[in-house]
Amino acid sequence: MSFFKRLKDKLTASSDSISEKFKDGLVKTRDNFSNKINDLVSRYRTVDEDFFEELEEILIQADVGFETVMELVEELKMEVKKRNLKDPGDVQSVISEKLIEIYESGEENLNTLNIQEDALTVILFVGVNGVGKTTTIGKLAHKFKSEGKNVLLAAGDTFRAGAIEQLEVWGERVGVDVIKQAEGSDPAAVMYDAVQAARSRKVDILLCDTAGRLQNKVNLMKELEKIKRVIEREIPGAPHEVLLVLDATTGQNALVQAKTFKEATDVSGIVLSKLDGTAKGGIVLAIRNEMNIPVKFVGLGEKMDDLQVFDPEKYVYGLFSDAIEKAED
Ligand SMILES: Nc1nc2c(ncn2[C@@H]2O[C@H](COP(=O)(O)OP(=O)(O)OP(=O)(O)O)[C@@H](O)[C@H]2O)c(=O)[nH]1
Ligand SMILES: [Mg+2]
Repeated sequence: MSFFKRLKDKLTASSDSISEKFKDGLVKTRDNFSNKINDLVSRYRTVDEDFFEELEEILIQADVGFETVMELVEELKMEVKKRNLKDPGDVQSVISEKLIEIYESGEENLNTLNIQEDALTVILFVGVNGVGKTTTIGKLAHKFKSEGKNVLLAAGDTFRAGAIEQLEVWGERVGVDVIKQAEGSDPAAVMYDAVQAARSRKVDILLCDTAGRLQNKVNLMKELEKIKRVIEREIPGAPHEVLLVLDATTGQNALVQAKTFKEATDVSGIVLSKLDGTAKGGIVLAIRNEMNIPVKFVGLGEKMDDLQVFDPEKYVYGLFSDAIEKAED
């Protein structure tokens, strides 16, 4: 049975609407990347060197990342040889299979969060300005709240005008409280307050917003370190997650940001926002493979329920949904 057919059966059996969210959110990438692959497959009669060269080009255009593309194509060549595949049409399914394999590379539970049972979990959000930190916090607050958790937000962006109000709007929308101080105050002090409040109110999850821009980058990194130290001092082992938010529409620049933040704070996972806004959704693979940091969530739109746990199988379904839906034994 082909990989596409197995994936189809699996996703149909679980009949979840989340696969559909990935399908809708990846429409731009599907139009760009997957249609080019369809076209490639229909133009070639045999799988030869030229075929692989064109495939490499398509993958690089989709921001899959140079190293990842080389690795993927190497594996594909071996697989094609091993299975003695001649028809380019059969290769499409193998590409998807390899995409998932490379993403998971033997590790399990890549997308789970380090949530404390019966204790406070602190999650810190970092990332440059405009990537979607505050929006992601709002969406995640909604998600946790609908799971019955007691959630609190900390307004740690005291630098940008309007940032505190923006978080408060999300707080009202979702129905959770926000701990804040005046604009311009020390964000580490806000975090201190927020941790105390979270403790006395028996909060389950504290989500901490931070600034994306200060006077300069060095200041920003120093401030993040200080925020982290204060949280750590108050709660040993916290923050339990440091989530770096990256904007998928910035392409390879997202990788540069990931390197900078990884050096300054121990980033434990990535939220890739605005995946719906790019035709180059291959960036998920580049981040995972070249930074070795798992993508825990993806943003597939601006609405409250548009944040999804990243799942490589659903992602591949989003990329190749047309072929997968048509797959037969
Ligand atoms: N289409 C789409 N838009 C998104 C997504 N996530 C965030 N946005 C939009 O991106 C813009 C910036 O989001 P913010 O949450 O304000 O970004 P931020 O990182 O907090 O920015 P600063 O506070 O300036 O550092 C907003 O207009 C959001 O609606 C997403 O997954 N998809
Ligand atoms: Mg913000």
